[in-house]
Amino acid sequence: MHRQFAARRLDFSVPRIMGILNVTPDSFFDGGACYRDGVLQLDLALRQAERLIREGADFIDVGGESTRPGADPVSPQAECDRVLPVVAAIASRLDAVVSVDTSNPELMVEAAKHGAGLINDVRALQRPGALAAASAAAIPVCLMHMQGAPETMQERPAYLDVVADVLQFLSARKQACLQAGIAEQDIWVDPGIGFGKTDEHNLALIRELDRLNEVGPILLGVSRKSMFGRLLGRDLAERLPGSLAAGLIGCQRGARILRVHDVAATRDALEILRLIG
Ligand code: PT1
Repeated sequence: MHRQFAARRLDFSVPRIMGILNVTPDSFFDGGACYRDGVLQLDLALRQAERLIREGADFIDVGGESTRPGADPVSPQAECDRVLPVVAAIASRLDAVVSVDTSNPELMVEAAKHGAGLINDVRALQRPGALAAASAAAIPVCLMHMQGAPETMQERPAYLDVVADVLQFLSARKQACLQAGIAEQDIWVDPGIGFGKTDEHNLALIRELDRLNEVGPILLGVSRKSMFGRLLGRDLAERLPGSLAAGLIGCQRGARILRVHDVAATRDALEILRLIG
């Protein structure tokens, strides 16, 4: 299976790695790594992207709004100001698909003009104008499932059947994309690990991940999420082994893109998976 992302065509006979580049001052993992004295530094963002690519990332996911549990929203203008210069710099200078982690329609269109190759929306294009913007951007989209909103989503997650609910939601959003003129081969899906889900919900979604393959190719993000903290009793800095195990199992069950902080370690794990087959 091959897919086109703006100027780049990628082969998905093996899973691909998406490296995370946070350009927020408050990320849960590398909070403010690209900031000095509260000001975003383009050279730090570029250097970090370069490192992720050297380590084996095929995608760089640029995010200007934190969506982890409890995060505060950011204004659309502030988000564009943070993200667009970074998207443009990476797309013009480095060899990777630039993904833009946003729910903001204006940013979707502008990012595509500046060379982005994928729209990664944790709100699955549900904001007013987002479907039309993604369609106009004419690059692939990733639709993620979330229950509730980041501010409150972990308060009381509840489902009758979490896997069936997520499947149904993603199928409905895919239909909405098709109606908006987005091509079927440009639609990716993501169960949204940690987005309005208990540990049991997250585990069930990874366990039964292959059921999502009928909707579209799967992107999976588990990297250093709090479920590993609770399940294993680990701080943020100690969650890599659990993340690698869950990511590999996800790939065995169909994930084609892994969204991660730790690209080098993920590449080694995926190489062993490939060699064993
Ligand atoms: C994801 C994802 C994302 N995750 C996609 N985009 C985040 N497509 C941002 C925790 O429980 O999985 N898929 N963009 C980061 N979100 C979280 C959520 C970070 C939960 C941490 C937690 O710790």
